[in-house]
Amino acid sequence: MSPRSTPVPTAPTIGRALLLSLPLLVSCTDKEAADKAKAEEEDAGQDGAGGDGGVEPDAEDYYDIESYPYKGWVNGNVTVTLAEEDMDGERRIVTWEEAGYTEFPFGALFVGAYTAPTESAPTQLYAGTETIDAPEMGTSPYQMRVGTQAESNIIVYAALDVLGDGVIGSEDPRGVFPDALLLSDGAVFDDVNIDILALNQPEIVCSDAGTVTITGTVTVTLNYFGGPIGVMLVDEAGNGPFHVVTVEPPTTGEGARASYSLEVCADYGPMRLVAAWDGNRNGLFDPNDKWGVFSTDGANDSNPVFVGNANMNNYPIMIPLGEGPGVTPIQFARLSGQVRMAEGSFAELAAGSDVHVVALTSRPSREFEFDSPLVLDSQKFSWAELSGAASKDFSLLLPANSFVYLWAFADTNADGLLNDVGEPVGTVGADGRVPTGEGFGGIDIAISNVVEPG
Ligand SMILES: [Ca+2]
Ligand SMILES: [Ca+2]
Ligand SMILES: [Ca+2]
Repeated sequence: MSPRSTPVPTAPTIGRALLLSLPLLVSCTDKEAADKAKAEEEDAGQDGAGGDGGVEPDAEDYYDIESYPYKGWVNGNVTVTLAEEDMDGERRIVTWEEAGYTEFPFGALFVGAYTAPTESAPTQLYAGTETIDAPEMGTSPYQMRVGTQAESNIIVYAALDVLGDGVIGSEDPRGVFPDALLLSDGAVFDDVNIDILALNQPEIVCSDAGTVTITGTVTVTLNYFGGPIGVMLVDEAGNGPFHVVTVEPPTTGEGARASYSLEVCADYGPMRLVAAWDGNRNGLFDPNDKWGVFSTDGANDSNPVFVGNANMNNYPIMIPLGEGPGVTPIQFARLSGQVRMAEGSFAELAAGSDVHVVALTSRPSREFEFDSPLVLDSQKFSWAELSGAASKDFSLLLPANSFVYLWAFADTNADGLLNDVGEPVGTVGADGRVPTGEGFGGIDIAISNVVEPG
């Protein structure tokens, strides 16, 4: 069954339509389009909300990478690998052919760049975005313009819009390029390749209780220069979205207002009503966009809403408002610590061994290749690095607020195949499952030399 055949109201083709009609990040073209739309809409113009005094003039600059002093390019490939999950939650890689696909069954690929948080600048800042609108089964290339206000390390990641709802949401799988890139002006980074492990996910189908409709207006109080606005329903933890509807108000050069009507399943109970404006014009609602929330007074978050079995009218939404993205944002966490032998030094290992510290998406139960898509990030220590060392420090870059399986493997035959029969391993706790949270250090992994004699 194709995930595209979802019967609920979603917006699977926003990306396609937008990318065909609008060049990304070319502000003069946006302005021309804005002027044209403004002229056309002049008489209709009661939709503008700019007179409310809430207009921030810098929204356009925020998204205009060309106005940033440090600019460069990031080029590479995003590779999507399919996996299945069995009853025990164990993941197995399947080929596209095995899964019965003849064309890419998911939505667009999103590539984004943030500045790496530092002690003096702890906030991750937008540094660029690119959309791969029609990905290949397997590997798809991208070229992304990136920019920052100062020379900074940037982190590049990709996410797959699995259900094709046009929103990079909490359930969309992601991959992170493990190395930060130091962006000096004019820098070009090639081979910034990212792996994404995609599980087939069930579509959202409303039960027999049917659907209800939520209506209201969504207001943008920033300088609105066009682009779709998505109104969506997420759960109280920011998971989702479960339903999305897209509106596009006329461009006034100031704020904007549009009516929306969102059909959702009945009887969810308490949920959050949020919205995003695709201000970076990449055809997806992503964490870099401007987000807002349901607000009865235009100043405070009035969520949660209670979704029962009756239609819900007059639910106003303000953009921007609320604390960051309305869906759980994609952020990064660093896990660091040391790897050592449980007894003795690395000299206990067979000469020529490599040691890999690996964060996996699932518990390893058989051998796997060190660069398998099951590996989220890893660090390799060669025999030369291990010799004479009592321990080695590792640091892995991972998606925040998720779980990984953190293990160390001694590749004693140095064939790149980890967890071979008889090869020593170490882990954290019983099975290595650790929450990434916001990242932490001080992790101690001891490798047991369990190589059987003879
Ligand atoms: Ca999505
Ligand atoms: Ca966007
Ligand atoms: Ca091996």
